[in-house]
Amino acid sequence: MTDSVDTPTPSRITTIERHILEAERQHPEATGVLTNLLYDIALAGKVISSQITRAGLAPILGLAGEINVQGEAVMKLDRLADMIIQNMNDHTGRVAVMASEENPNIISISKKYQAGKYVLLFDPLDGSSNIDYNVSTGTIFAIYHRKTEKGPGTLVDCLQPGRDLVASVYILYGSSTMLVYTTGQGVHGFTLEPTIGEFLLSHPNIRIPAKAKYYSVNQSYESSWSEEIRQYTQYLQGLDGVPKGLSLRYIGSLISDFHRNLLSGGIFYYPANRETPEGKLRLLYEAVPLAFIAEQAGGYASDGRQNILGIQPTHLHQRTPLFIGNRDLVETAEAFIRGLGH
Ligand code: FDP
Repeated sequence: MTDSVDTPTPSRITTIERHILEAERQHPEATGVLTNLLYDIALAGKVISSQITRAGLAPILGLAGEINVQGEAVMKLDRLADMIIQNMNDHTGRVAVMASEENPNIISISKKYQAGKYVLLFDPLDGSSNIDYNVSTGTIFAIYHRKTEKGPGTLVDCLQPGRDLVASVYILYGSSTMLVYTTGQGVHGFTLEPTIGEFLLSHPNIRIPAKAKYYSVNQSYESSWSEEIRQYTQYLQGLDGVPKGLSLRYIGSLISDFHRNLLSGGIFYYPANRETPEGKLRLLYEAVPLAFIAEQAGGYASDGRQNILGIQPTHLHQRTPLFIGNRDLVETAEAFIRGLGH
């Protein structure tokens, strides 16, 4: 009996390590520090993934957010994910400073360790309100070069526009665990093979399909949207011009909604509304890293008026409206917001 043509053979398997190393070889000036930082991130993703798959056991075993059998309070999963990432990156000499959605201030590197040349910003567990319902969540990372020259990194290093990103990574804890990353040379997706604990290349060179299928928005906020956003949504539904409207899919977990639309074509938007005039999502930890991935996959991200990647952040936890996905759909949203329609 012969193997089916689709059966992977060892020579066709690309581990994340091999993929990153091959990309690094195209840059003779590379020192390997970024490569190692990306491995650290992949490892953190595997550890978080292993914790998340045990989330449903919390009431039985006393895991995150519960009281354990010794009567001690146990960390919630988003806090735990935050600690895992910090612990894996605070001593390696690769990172100058970190900041995360879970911490009000920057996370400084202790003076007892060498400060590295990269800045690591992250959302440890995006969509965490879904955890109790067994819905996909994710972790998002943004990596920059430090701007300050020496010593521990500072707030200045963290407040950089997305245009200066070196790499963006997200890890999706879904029906399988996937890692998707870009260093500005396309977008590549890896699926965790749980029995061997390796991320294997499953989605090389992801491009957003030109024909979009879905729009994703929390439509329950419609009554507090602006008239322009209401009209744009009707346009997407096909009530205003588009021959066949898009289908609505909204998980309420940004990474999951973004990932689906990246592979199927579509737009995710979380506009400003009366209750959240600045939007809800975080510029540094959510919008910017995903904007880089969208752009590298042929898409675009905007706050409704300007490219997300062009915004100079002023504070760590800045919020922003977000429109992200197929370029034509995002540009049409901008046109509606300018009052021009489509
Ligand atoms: P969550 O509050 O569960 O962490 O940024 C956080 C986020 O989820 C996104 O992942 C998600 O897209 C959005 O908020 C959902 O907000 P709504 O419940 O207001 O729709």
